[in-house]
Amino acid sequence: NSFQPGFFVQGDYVIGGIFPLHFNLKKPDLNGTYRPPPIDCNGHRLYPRAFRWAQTMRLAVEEINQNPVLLPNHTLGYNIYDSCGYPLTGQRAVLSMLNGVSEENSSVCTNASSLLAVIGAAGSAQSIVLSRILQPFRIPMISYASSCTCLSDRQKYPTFFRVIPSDYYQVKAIARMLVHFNWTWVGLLRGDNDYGLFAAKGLLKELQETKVCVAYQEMIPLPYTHQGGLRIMKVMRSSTAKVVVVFANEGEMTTFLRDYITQNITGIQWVGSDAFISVSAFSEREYYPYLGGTIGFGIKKGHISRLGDFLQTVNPNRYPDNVLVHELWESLYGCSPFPSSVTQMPPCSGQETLLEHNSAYMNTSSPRITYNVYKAVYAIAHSLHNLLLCQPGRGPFQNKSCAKSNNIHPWQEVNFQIAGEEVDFDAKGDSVPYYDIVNWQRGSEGNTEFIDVGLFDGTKAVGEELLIQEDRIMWAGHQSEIEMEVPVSVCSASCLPGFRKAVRRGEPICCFDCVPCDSGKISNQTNSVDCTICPEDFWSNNDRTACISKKVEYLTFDSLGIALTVMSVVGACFTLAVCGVFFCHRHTAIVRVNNSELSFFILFALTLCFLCCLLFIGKPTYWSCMLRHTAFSITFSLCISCILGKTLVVLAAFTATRPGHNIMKWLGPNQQRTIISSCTMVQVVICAAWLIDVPPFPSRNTQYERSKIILECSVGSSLAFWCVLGYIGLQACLCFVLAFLARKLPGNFNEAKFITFSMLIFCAVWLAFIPAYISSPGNYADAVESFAILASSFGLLFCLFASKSYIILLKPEKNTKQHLMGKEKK
Ligand code: TCR
Repeated sequence: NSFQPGFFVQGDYVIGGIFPLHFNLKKPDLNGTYRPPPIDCNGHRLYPRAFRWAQTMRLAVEEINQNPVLLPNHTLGYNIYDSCGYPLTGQRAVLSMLNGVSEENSSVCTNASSLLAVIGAAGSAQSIVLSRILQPFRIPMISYASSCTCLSDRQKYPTFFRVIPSDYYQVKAIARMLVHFNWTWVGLLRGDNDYGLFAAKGLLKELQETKVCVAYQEMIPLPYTHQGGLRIMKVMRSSTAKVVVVFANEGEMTTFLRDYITQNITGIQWVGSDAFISVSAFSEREYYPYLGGTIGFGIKKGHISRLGDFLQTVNPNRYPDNVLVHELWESLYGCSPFPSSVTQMPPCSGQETLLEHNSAYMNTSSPRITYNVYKAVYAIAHSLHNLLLCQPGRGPFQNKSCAKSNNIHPWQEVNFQIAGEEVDFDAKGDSVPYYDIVNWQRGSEGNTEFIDVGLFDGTKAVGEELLIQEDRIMWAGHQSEIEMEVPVSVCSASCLPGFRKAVRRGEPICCFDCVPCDSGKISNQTNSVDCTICPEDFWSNNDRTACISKKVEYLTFDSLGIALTVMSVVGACFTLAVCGVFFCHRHTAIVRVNNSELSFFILFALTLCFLCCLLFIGKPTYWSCMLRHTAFSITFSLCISCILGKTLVVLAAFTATRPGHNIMKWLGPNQQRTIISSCTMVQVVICAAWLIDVPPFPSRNTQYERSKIILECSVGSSLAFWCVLGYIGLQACLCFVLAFLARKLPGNFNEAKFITFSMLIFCAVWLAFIPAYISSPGNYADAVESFAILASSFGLLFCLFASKSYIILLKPEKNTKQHLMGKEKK
């Protein structure tokens, strides 16, 4: 009972075949207190798919034996064993094979030395063990499904070859696909074997260079336990990763999915490796709601023209002694062709025909692994053929020798063609990477159809390997339509432009918060890692998505500018009007009494003062900057000098009334003009020095508000600026003191008190100006200065001329010398 049933046919050269004809062994409980029972493959359901592979091997051998060109004078035999999909049982199978024990009939000893090569095994874990056993005997092994990267190690596995590409490429392809669909947060599910281990490791490594993160990595327990499965499903359900990559084979997935379906988890987008993607058993209707939309990579498929017919020749009546055929019938039809007491199944007629719908066995539409088996047999035959035809001196071995005919091992590289397709192996004994992208779509009967939606060609240049027809893909979670949104599987939704990613401490880089950029910085792409600083003279827009040139600001004709303009023009007009009135009434008493020439000077200066204000409005230029302060300070100096002159005249007039003090002689009109002009000249000299040495210049102020450029006039030298103002202040104070002394003096219509008053206002305005000016931002400083100019000008105009104009215009009867004098006599 310890030998597994198989197939054996004698030949000149015998090829071994190892297939997982049964799988899902229940591991015996080995607790060490009793003798461990043998591990038993029997009693488990036959794996019809592997049975098909075994039949394919038989077909290939038969074809080669019938082929007059390939190996013409030799026959091939085969010896097929069951690995039961498990390393330990695989080991037993290969040892039986080496010992030359036929499975058909254990009394027949086959010639072990004629074992040319072994085809197998399916799982990488098995191949690792078997290849190590075969290695000392120099028996090469060609695997049709072991894809573990670990098997590419020529040091460890020098006699191992395969017709399936290494997972090295498959994980690359999967990583490429995850990146392509922007699935940056994925789960990883793998079987507990070398295949799952190395594939998961490879994928993690591959993903390190991408922006994809692995949310969790789970291993389906072996042997499978319900609790273990539920624990994994809990993780799957609670995770935000909607895409799950699977590296597990049919056996592992079947048990897992049984629980998965009862847990009713939906919305998972499966991404499968070839071991999972090609399992026709999952195309059953019941799986569709859970697995529909699965996408993954299948190895290259081929075409074997005679396969369908050949598979149909298997029949219990034809092989009455072969237990495997009985089991096949049991597993396909649920009946036993030769009922015994062991199997409690109804008897079969034996006439059942194998048709397409027995898909687990008969599915020949797109053979992938099946085709690999076929290829592997041919690879052996071709290399054997080459070796046998070898001419001494042109052989592949040392000194170009040939193999000895009694010690032949198909050892060297082989390239050949099957049905027009080139089959070659690279230096590592691997085959060329090529995968189909398979998508599980809803078929007409509610079942699943495996549709090719693209390919991965590892021989193409980097970046061009993946070709996906996205419009043909049907995604998970949608039941019918073809065109749908790609599922989203991210830890954090991507950051819009204007935001930057901020990683969360202790979490993978795919999980992040989006923080808005600071002002002055922008990010113009989604998922920016950093905000970039805007170049000089540029500033961020409100959304922080673009740099826009900074707003240039200066005192312009906006509401403020217009108000200032209007006020200054009105002021100037007023002054001119007063001037006009005075001129028309220049012969009247009030004008004459009050030193008309000085009055006209003052009015002229005031007009200029008002107009000075206009220099502050508009874009600062080289000239307007120079003019601004100087023009206003000189006109003000002039104005106050005149007033000062007037005060002096008042004082002088008073002293003149006393005998012996004829000061008026010293203060005639000429002297007055001299005083005025010299006082003004001082200011002119200061200004000239200022302009010559460090003239004010237009400047761009970006300090005050970083989002704006303020165009202003830099004073050039603040010392000069404050000197100029100080000089005006000095004049005003002097004027104020003198006027204050003269305010009570009798005499002509006494102007002194008006002058006192005007100087008070003037000084108040300019004292208030200083703090306001210093603390005003940018262009408002100019406005403050203009206001100060306007206010003081209006103050002077009003105080000095209002009452006189009033008398001139409205009370002409009072405009007589008598009246003015009389008033004073009172
Ligand atoms: N490599 C797996 C076994 C395997 C397989 C399959 C088994 C692959 N593809 C298809 C059955 C059907 C890929 C391994 O273990 O290396």
